[in-house]
Amino acid sequence: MKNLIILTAAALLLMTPAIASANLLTNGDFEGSAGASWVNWGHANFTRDFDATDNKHGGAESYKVSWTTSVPEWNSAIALQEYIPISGGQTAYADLWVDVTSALNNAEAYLEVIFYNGVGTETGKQAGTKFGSFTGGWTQDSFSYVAPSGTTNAKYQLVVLPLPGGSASGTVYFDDAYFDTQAIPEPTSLFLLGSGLIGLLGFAKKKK
Ligand SMILES: [Ca+2]
Ligand SMILES: [Ca+2]
Repeated sequence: MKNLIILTAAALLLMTPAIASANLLTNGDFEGSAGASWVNWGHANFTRDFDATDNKHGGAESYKVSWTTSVPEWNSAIALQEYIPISGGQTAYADLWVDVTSALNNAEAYLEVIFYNGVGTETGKQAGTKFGSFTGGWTQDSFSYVAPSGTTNAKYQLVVLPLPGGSASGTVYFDDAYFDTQAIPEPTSLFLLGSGLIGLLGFAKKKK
């Protein structure tokens, strides 16, 4: 039994680097109450549902944006934002799941992270894939970006941007938004860690 405890402790210590990776977004899974922690702005023609249950990637809820009527002028984007402290030189890992279920006519949806210094001047930015047509189901989009020198915080935002020249319509879902200074843990490495732990437990049992 003593061996088992020691081996379990050792295995947990080995797992620590994976556990240390944490989502810095407060409500990235949208399971919280409507809009909690996110700042949202944009044209009233967009219908925003922070508690969509009809289509989600994880959990019970997602964030849904849809619009069908005469559209806002091209520059009236809708965006949902969270601000996160991050220092220059740190690598930002951004991840998001997107499902375009009704093609975004004349519009695009994407993840964008904008970096700022202490006085609010932009130091850099990085956008993910620009989604416009059907994704054919939930699609993962991720990127990493080294925060430029002087950066003190980042704005993680989900953007739906109507393009110039005509009316736009569509429906898009977002879920499992992620931002951290460490990469999102790979399911395979978690699996290997899990199997390693089970193996160690089996070994300890055998020894007894
Ligand atoms: Ca969710
Ligand atoms: Ca919600």
